[in-house]
Amino acid sequence: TTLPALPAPGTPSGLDTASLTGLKRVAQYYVVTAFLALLIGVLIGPLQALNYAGIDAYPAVARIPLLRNIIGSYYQGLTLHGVLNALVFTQFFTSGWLLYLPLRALDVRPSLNFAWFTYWMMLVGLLTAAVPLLRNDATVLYTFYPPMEASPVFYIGAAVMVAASLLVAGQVILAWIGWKRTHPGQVTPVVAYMGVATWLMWVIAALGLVTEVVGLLIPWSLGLTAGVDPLLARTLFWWTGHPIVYFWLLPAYVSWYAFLPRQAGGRLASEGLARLAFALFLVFSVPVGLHHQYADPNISSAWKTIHMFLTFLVAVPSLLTAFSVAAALEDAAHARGGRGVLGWVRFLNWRDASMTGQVLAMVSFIFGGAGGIVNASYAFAPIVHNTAWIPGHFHITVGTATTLSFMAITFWLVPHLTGKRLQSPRLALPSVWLWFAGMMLFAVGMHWQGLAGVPRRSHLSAASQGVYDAMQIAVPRALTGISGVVLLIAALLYFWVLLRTLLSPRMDDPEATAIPTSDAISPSSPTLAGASALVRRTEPLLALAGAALLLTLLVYLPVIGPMIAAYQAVPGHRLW
Ligand code: HAS
Ligand code: HEM
Ligand code: CU
Repeated sequence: TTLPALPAPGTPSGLDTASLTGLKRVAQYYVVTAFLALLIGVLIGPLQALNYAGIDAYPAVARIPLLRNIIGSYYQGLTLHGVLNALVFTQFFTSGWLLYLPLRALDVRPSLNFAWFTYWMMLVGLLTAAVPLLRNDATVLYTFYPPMEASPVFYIGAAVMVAASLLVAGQVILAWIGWKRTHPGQVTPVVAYMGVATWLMWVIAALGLVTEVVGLLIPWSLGLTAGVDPLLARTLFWWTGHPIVYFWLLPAYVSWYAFLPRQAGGRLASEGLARLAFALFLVFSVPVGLHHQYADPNISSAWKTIHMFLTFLVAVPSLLTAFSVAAALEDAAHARGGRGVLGWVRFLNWRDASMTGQVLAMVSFIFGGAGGIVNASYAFAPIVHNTAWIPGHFHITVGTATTLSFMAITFWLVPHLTGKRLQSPRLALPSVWLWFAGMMLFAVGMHWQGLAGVPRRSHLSAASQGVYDAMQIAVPRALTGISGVVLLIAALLYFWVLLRTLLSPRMDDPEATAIPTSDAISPSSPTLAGASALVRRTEPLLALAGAALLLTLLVYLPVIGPMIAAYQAVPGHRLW
């Protein structure tokens, strides 16, 4: 049998009403699926937080028949939590968000059949991977390091999901290339620029994971090969695993640059700087993965050091973003009468839950980013690696900078996509404040425990408590436990608002809630001829992607080559 031919990805012929409505519907499906995954993933989190408070909730969970099957052990729950939150939620949200926005900004009519095809393919991938996850046949945590071995069905489902995201990338990138052909001499609109740069980055980033899963893990789990090389697999994993964090972050940056200033009552500071930040992410996101492998043997410290310096370099566009977005917020507060070095902060539109959630997400990222620089430092890494410090770090990056931003975005995006009005708006504001407060408590508790030497990924509430009592960490343990309760309340409030909104009747024309596109203090000329040198040099995204690929190969081939030459086939293990 032959597979049906894929529909063509789209034509640059302008979005008419019917295709706009259709596009909104696809985006809505992606976003709602994302938040369903988050709902399940987040409900498991408090159990883990209690674990880090020394309270073992799992014997009680095991008494509830339905839960016994899906959270059969600490590690099955932790796998579901990591996969659903970090991998599924983010990928589905971004596939809707960064499909819709660039096509809309370019005014390109997409093939809706193709868009639906990728949605259903991603969903099939997810449901396929869910079967072994729920049957305890894939309790390998969200990083699935071999020699821990899962059912092949898990790896196949994950591969289908990632492949679907690459098709979304392809649809957006091809639409942009088509737009460039029909708009010679024009500068890509900034929102489309950011979207296309993110997708190009993801395509290069995904090469490592695709090679690992298709080349090593699937044949191995099917029994076609006797074993797998754990070091090579980890290295390919982190080729993708680091830049995937920017695939989670950049969709939030799109909003911080393009929409948040308007929501705050101000303007984007500089279009050119926004483009520069995304161009730098495109080039420098991928060639840094060894900062997750400082402790791995058989990789020379020279290469680890090179990846460390490149990591410091990829922090630069985030620092650019910090100053650029702070300037935009200050501009907004000034327009509202705010004055003073920091006094302006009070004048932001703190009644608006969408703005507030995103600003709080940004505040959390100041600490998350600072912690990241510590992790990246070869000399500090041995102190924090594999300790509770690391989950502390990533709950204020992906768990807040990303998640709280996405949550806050839905307060306008869902009404915009559906024509429904935000329900229970008075609960929206406390939901984002509680999420922020809960995650800050969590971060203090977990970073602190990590410094005391408490390991991550450890069912330590079931372990003998003597050693933990001797550490004198009662305060951070209590903070972590309390944070789990605060976060549970925050999540329940947020999902109440979201579900009520989704289930309410359609009231308006969806365009009644407009996309809050910001003007810029320094806009860019729409034509390349009139644009600044910065805009002209950052415009050729395909050339930048080529440079990114080249740099990545340059810093990875000398690391991977010797591993292939000395391939160690290790048989699989099942631990839980
Ligand atoms: Fe990370 C581990 C280094 C960023 C996520 N990271 C992780 C893991 C995850 C993760 C999930 O070098 C765990 C993986 C695992 O399971 O093993 N990380 C970094 C560095 C950065 C960084 C250098 N991480 C992120 C982001 C993530 C994320 C973003 C998700 C979204 N990370 C590491 C390292 C490890 C690691 C090591 C391995 C650790 C180990 O030993 O295992 C940088 O990209 C950070 C740069 C960020 C900044 C901050 C800029 C601030 C901004 C906000 C400004 C705020 C304003 C508000 C303007 C420099 C943009 C003003 C408001 C007012 C009201 C005034
Ligand atoms: C791991 C709690 C929300 C992503 C953990 C751990 C705790 C925790 C205590 C560490 C477990 C361990 O190392 O043994 C919570 C709570 C949440 C929450 C209380 C909110 C109710 C989130 C969100 C995300 C996220 C929103 C991402 C979008 C992760 C990931 C892991 C993790 C990727 C690592 C799993 C692993 O090590 O394999 N969570 N979390 N969490 N969490 Fe969360
Ligand atoms: Cu990293």
